[in-house]
Amino acid sequence: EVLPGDPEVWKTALKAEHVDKEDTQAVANSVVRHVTTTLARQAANLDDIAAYQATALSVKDQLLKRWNETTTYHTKHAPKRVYYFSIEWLMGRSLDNAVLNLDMRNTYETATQKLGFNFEDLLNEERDAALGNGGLGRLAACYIDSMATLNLPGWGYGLRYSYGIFKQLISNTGEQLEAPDPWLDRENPWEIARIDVSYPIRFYGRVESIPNTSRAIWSGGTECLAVAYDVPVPGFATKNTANLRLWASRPIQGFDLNSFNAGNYEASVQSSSDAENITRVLYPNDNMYAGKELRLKQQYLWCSASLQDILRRYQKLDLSWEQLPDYVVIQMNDTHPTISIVELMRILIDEEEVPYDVAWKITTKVFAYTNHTVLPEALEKWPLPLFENLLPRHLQLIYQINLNFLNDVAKRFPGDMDRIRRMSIIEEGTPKFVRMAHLAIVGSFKVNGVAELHSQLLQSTIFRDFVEFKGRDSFTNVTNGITPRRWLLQCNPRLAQLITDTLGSEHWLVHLKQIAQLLPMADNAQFRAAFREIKNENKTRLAEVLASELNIQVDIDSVFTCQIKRLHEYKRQTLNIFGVILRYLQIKKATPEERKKFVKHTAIFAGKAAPGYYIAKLVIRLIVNVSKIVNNDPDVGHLLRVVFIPDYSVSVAEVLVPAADVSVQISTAGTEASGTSNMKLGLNGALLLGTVDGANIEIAEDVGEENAFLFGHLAADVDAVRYANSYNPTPLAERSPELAEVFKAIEANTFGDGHIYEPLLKPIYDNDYYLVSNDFGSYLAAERLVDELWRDQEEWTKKSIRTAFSMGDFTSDRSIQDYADSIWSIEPDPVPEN
Ligand code: F55
Repeated sequence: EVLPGDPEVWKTALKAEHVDKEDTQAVANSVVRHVTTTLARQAANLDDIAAYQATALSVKDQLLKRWNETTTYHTKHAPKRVYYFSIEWLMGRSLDNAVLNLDMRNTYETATQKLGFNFEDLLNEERDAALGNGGLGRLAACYIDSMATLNLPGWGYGLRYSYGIFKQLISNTGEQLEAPDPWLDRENPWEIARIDVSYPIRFYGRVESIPNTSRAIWSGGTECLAVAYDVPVPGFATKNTANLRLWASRPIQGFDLNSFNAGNYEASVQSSSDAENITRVLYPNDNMYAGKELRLKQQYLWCSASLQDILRRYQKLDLSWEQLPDYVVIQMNDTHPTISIVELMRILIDEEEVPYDVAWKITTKVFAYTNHTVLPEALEKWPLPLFENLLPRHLQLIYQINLNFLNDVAKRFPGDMDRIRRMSIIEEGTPKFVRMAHLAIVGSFKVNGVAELHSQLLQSTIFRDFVEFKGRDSFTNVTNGITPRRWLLQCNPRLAQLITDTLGSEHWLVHLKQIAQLLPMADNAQFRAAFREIKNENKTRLAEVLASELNIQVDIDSVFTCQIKRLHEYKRQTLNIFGVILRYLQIKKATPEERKKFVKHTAIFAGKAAPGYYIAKLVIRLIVNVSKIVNNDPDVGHLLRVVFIPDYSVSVAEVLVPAADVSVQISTAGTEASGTSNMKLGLNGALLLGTVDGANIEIAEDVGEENAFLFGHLAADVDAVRYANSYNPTPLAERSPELAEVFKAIEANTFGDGHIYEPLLKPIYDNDYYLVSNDFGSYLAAERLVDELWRDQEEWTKKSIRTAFSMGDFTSDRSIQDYADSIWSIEPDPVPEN
C-alpha cells in the first residue's frame, strides 16, 4: 500500500492509534480523549451520560478501523455481495454487543471502572435504536450480525428515521398512550454521516416517451436528497465488519429563494421541511398495511438511493450490465422494497439505455423476496391513482411488466381468464390497486417463507398460482433464526459461562449445534442445580426491576409465563388473559385449604399495539385492569400476579427473556409465519406452551414433544371451524363453558366497567375468527400440565435444559448460511489477519 507524504510519519501515527485488546490504559486514553475533545467535558463534571458517550465513541473508533479494513479489502477483491433491503432495523443497544464481539468487554469494564464509572450503569444510558415494529425488524438486525460473523460480504440498507417506534405509556385507566421516541436527541455515537454520499430522488412529475424505443424521460415534480448514514456492525470474533447504510431525506436546497425574495417566508421553507418529513418517523403498524402516500415516498427514497449506491459501486468494476447478477444479489425483507425491481428497470432502460428485454433478464436475476405473512390485511397494495401520481414512470413500467407476464401466463394456460385475473399485478376495481406481492414474485428468482409450515401454506394458498406458473424450484423455505451473541451471551452471561465452562470452549457461539453435546447434562443433578440457580438469579433481577419500576412484588418461586410480542388478535393475548381470569375466579372460589394446592403463577405480558388498532389496545386495557384487581386482592396472596410491562423494547427483552419459565406462543394455527421470541425464550430455557404454528412446530420437533406443551386446533382444521363459527354458531357456553364464565365476570364489572370490553368480546361470541373459544379448553388442559410439571422441579429443570440445548438450529447463523447457499450463492470472504 502506498502512503502519501512521509510514510514513516504515517506508520508511527497509525501505530500510536493501535489499541491492544487487553490494554486497559490505552482504552482509558481513548475514552478520555473523547471526553476532553469530542465532548469538550472535564473529568470533574462527568456524568454517566457523557461517560457512556465517550466510551461508545471509543468503541466506534475500534469498529471503524475494522470497517475500513473490510471495505478496503472487499473493494479490491470485489466478491459477489448480498444487499439486505429492510425498511426496519430493530438494532436495540450497541455498546455491550460491540465490546463482546470485539472480545474487549473486560478491558472496557476495567478501564471505565478505573475512570470511576460502573460499566453496567453506562450500558443503561444507551437509548435503543428502535427503527422497527417487531419480528421483521429484529430479524434484519440478527441477520446482519450473522452476515458479519460468517464473514459474508454483505450490507444492509434501510432508513434513518428521526423517530423510531413510539414510546408506550400506560394511563391510569390502563390505556396505551403514545409518545415520540427522540432517540437522536443525544446524538448517535454509532453512526457516521456521509454527507458526501447522497443521491437525488424525484417524486411526481411527467413522463415523455422517446419514440421507437422503450425509453422515457421522467422530469418535473419535486426532488429531494437521500443522505447516507453508516452504522458499522461487528462480527463476533472476526475482523469482518458489515455496514448498515441508512438514508435520511434532506432538501436539495435549504429554502426556496424565489419565494424568499418575494417575501413569502413560509412558502420558502415549506418544500425543505416537506423533504425532511419523509424520513421523520417509522410507521407503527405491524402485519397491517396502511396505504399512506408518505409511506410510499419512504419506500421509494430508500430503494432508489440504495440502488443508485449499489450501481455506482458496480460501475467502478467496469463490467457489462449483463454481469450484474454475478456481483449483486438483493434480498427483499417483505414486499416493502418491491419498487426497487421497477427502479432498477428504470435506471437500466432510461438512463443506461439497456434494451428492455435485457434489463428484465438482469433484474430478475438480482432480486429474491422473503414473505412474512399470509394475513390478507397485511398484503401491500397501492391505490393506482396515488401510485400513478407519485411515480408515473414506474407505473408505466409495471404495466409493461404485467403485460409481458400475463401474456406468458396466457400461453401456459390458454383461455384461463380467471387465472389471469387472479395473478395480475393490477387488481381490477374502483379504484384499481397495484399488488406488490405479485410484482415481487414476478421480479424475483426466489421466494421464501420463514418457517416450514408458513412456506407450505404460501405455496398451497396465496401463491399457489405462482407456484404452478414458475415451478416449485422458485419457492423455498428458510426458517428464521436469532443471534446467540445477543440472545444468550449478552442477555444471559451466566448461562453462557456455564456452557463455555462445561464444553471447554466458546466455539458454540458460532457453531450453536454444539450445545446439543450438553443434552446429557439434563440427567446430572449438580448441573441441574447450577442451571436452576442461574434461572433464579435472572428471575430475581427481573423481580427487582418490577418492584422498583412498577411497584409490583412477584414471588420468584412462582412460574414466570412470558408473552412478549406485538399485540394482535391473531397472536391471542386474549387466550392468555382469559386463562388468568379463570385462574383468579377459581382461587376466589377455593377454600383456604384448597388454595394451598394452586401452583403460583406470574403472568408477564409486554408489547405495543398499533396506535389505530382499537381491539389490540382494548386487550392491553383488560390486562392492566385485571392486574390491578388481581395483584391487590388479599385472597390471592402470592398465588397469582399479572404484570404488563410498558414500553417493550429490545433492551427490555434482554431482561425478560432469561427470566422466563414458560414461553407463551399461542397464535391461531396458520397465522404466525414463524415467531422469533419462541426461539429467544427457548434458548434461555423457557418451556414452550404453544400452538402447532410457525416455528413452534420445528422447535417442538427438535426439543421433543414430551418437553413442550402443544395444544389447539391444527392449521388444516381452522377453516372448517371458522366456517362453523360464523355460519352455524353454537352459543359460547357450548363452545367453552369456562370462557362463558370468564366473559360473565368481565361483564359483571369485576375488572372495572364491563361494557367497555364489548368490542373485544362480541366478535368472539358472534363468529370467533381466531378460534379463541374453540381453543380455550385445550389451552386450559395444557396449563394444567404446566402446573403438574412445575410441582416437580427436578423434572422441570430437565425439560428446561433439554429445551435450551436443543435450540442449535435456530441460530441466525444457520438461517444466513441457508440463504447464502441456496439463494444468494455467495461465499465467506474473511479479511486476512495481518
Ligand atoms: C410491518 C409493517 C408492515 Cl406494512 C407489515 C408487516 C410488518 C411487520 O412488522 N411484520 C412482522 O414483524 N412480521 C413477523 O416477521 C417475523 C420475522 O419473519 C415472523 O417471525 C413473524 O411471524 C411475523 O409476524
